[in-house]
Amino acid sequence: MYNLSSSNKPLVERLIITIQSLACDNNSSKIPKIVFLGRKAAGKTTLINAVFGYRVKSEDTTYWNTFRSPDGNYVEIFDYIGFQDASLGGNQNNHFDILEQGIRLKQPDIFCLIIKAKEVNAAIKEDINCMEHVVDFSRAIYNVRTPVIIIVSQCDELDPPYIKTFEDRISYPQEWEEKLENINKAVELVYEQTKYRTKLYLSIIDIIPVASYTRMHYKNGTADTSFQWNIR
Ligand SMILES: Nc1nc2c(ncn2[C@@H]2O[C@H](COP(=O)(O)OP(=O)(O)O)[C@@H](O)[C@H]2O)c(=O)[nH]1
Ligand SMILES: [Mg+2]
Repeated sequence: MYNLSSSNKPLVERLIITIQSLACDNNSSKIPKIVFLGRKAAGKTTLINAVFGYRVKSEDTTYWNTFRSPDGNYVEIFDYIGFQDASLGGNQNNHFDILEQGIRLKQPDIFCLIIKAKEVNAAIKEDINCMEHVVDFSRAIYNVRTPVIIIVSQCDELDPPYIKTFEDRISYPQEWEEKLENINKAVELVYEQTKYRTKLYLSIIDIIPVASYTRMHYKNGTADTSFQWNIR
């Protein structure tokens, strides 16, 4: 069983460790390249902004953009527009075209698959199919197994939904524990769904739950509530 408590460091720390290990493996002058993928509204763009801030250079906004990594170095990010919902049919191939063109243009060092916590039951199979396809595609071109990090996003939406902030953790410790249990269950479910995918499983190096909502909530005219959790 996947053990969340054994790797309970926040996303940024875990991501930086991975990025730095790449720099050792590869030519260290190379800027790390990360593809964020998942379905529309999974929370990719919000997460990228929460972790990397805003882009510092943009050469081609369709594919790769340069950001400042939390470790101070540069990182190139491909914020993929999103897997189309399979039920919509039709456009799926067009969307893959964009993804494949971006991968052809520059070799990714990490894939981050974003799956909404509330959808780990429903949508995950198709997401994993897509991820498998992408990993195969990249491997066929570059002949390397690119690591995959799965990010379980929007964990603040899990039950109990009214528990979100650090203050809530202090005021409602029992409910906070209940929420952590549900987050743990979501992560385990993702793990259970991937461990028999023989082609993909070896590529998955981490499963990290987060909440990355950055908009402030204005209560009595004050901006005091952030929904970020496990980012840094
Ligand atoms: N509650 C909550 N909402 C989020 C979070 N991350 C993103 N969202 C919202 O989900 C919607 C889709 O997010 P976005 O980042 O645009 O998804 P993308 O299509 O994958 O890039 C937006 O309305 C975001 O404000 C989160 O961690 N918690
Ligand atoms: Mg987006």
